[in-house]
Formats: sequence, C-alpha cells, structure tokens
Amino acid sequence: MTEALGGQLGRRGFNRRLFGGGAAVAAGLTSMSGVLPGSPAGAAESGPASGARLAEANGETRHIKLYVEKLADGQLGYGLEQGKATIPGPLLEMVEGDTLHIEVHNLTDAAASLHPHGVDYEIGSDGTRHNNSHVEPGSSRTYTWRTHAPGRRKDGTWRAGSAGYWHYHDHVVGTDHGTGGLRKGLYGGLIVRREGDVLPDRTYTIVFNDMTINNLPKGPDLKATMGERVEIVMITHGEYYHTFHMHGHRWADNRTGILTGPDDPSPVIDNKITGPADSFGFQVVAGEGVGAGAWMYHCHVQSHSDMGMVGMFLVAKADGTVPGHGGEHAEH
Ligand SMILES: [Cu+2]
Repeated sequence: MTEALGGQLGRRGFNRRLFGGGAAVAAGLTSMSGVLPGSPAGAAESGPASGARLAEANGETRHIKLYVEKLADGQLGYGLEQGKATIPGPLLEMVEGDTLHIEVHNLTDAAASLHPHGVDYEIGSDGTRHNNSHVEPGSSRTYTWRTHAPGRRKDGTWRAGSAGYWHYHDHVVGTDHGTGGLRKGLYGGLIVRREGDVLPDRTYTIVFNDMTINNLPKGPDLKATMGERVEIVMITHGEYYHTFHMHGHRWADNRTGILTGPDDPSPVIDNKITGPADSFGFQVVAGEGVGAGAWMYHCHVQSHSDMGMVGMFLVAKADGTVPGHGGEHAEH
C-alpha cells in the first residue's frame, strides 16, 4: 500500500518534472490543463494526472495497407506488412475528423473483407458480399473510413460524434457473415478518439472469441509498470455472452472509461457483460492504490474462467519485478 502510493507520487513527480521545466513547456502545460476538467497539479483522484497527454484533432487523411494472410497454424490474421499478420489484427486509431484509406490485400486462397463498426463509410466500403465490397483471393480493394465530431443537426437534434472503442472484422470468410473469418482470427480493435481525450501509455486489445481470448487457449499477459496509464480495448465475438472482469482495478462505464469530473454520474465498475460484436474500452492507472502484482483478468462466467478464459495483468515495480509472480521481470 505504502509502496503503491509511493509509486504513484513518484509518477506524478516525474510528470511534473517532465512537463513543468522551462517556460515554453510550462505554457504547454497550461494550455493542456485548459482542456482538462479541473486537474490542478497534484490533485488527488480527480481526473488525469497533471501532464496527461491529450488527443489532438488535425483532420488527417492517412493511407495504410492491410494484408489478410493465413498464419502458420491455419488461422487467419490482418497485418500492416506482408508476413506480419497477427490475432487480433493491428489496433487502428483515429481522431474525430480523420479519414483512413485502407488498401486491403487478400493473400489467402478465399475471398475476405474488412467491415468496420462505428465509423462513417459508403456502401462500397461495407465489406460484404451482397454489395460486392469484398476482396477476391490475390487481389486488393481500398476501403475508406471517415469520422466526425459531434454537433447539432439543422433540425436542432444532436448528432453523436464517431468517438468510441470500436472494431473491425471480416464479413465473408466461411459464410456471408464472416463466421469462418471471425472464428479463425480476422478481427481487430479500432479506437476513434475525441479531441482532448486522455492518451494512454500503452494499449492492449482483448477479444473474447468463443471460448478463447485472442484465439489463444489462455489469455495473454498484459504488461505494465506501476503508475502507467494502461488502456484496454475489449471486444467480443462468437457464440457466447461473457463478462469481463479485472482484479484490483475499476473504470467508469462511459465512452472513455474515465470519469469526466466529480459530478459524472457514470457507474464505476470492475465487471461488464459483453456479447458478440460488443466493444468497449477504458483506461486504468496500473496498480493505483493497490500496488504491483499479477492481477488476473478473466471472464466471470464460472465455467468459462474454469475452462481457461483467464489472463494476467502483470504490473511491475519500477525495478521490473512483479511481486508474487516468481520474480519474473516484465518485459515490454
Ligand atoms: Cu465467458
């Protein structure tokens, strides 16, 4: 406990040194603080630590390539480079106002596609067979995703922005709903941030897919150091409903997982029910108030956790050790 507190204070101290040095940097800090809902330097438990990095909206247009490949074990993955496909696929990030052109190359022997949740796209970027927006084996197709900030419509009603923890997946392998592609690993996380959103130090994508986590028999280790701001993107696919639970850490059940201030009515939770194609995300400060350790995360449907839907959130001390975890050093 003492150690946890020390770690956190150390972190804040570090941030202040990092951002509070010269006059120019101090000015930067002031402008950042202006965006944050009340987080004076050193404020306890009220929003992000001073010096939290914030998302900037620049209305960027980017072009990326995404390869659909068969992996050595017969599963399928998306990758940003040829030969680098992974399950889940690469985490794609946008800020409201950004446009992303994704040139999908299908290197497998069956038609595949890219279908997003949450973003704006025209029907030709739907990634489904019934409108011919899939990719035949050996060919490519460019999908375009757009995003927008919230605002008022001409009729006076409020239009939501695109920001959210979303995801993308294949929609044609196996069946016209991509059941085979999803089963074999063709899915990934998509984050759309809003200007001013707090940026994490690291992000992990966790996908409950049927009875696996990320198509693995056992959940992957999520590694962090005390005081780091860790973001989790949590997605569910397949046949079952699950509950996502994390030991020792809590988050707000809202868009970002972070309370916007003392009056934010969002429930604070550490367990959330999640069904096929649901997605949510949140950030925690690793070990905050509880210290370093091997903190479990798992599906809380008992038979599911008993069958292996469990992984470890390994929070290391500053020296890299994880107490009670065989002295193992967390490597990033
Ligand atoms: Cu489950």
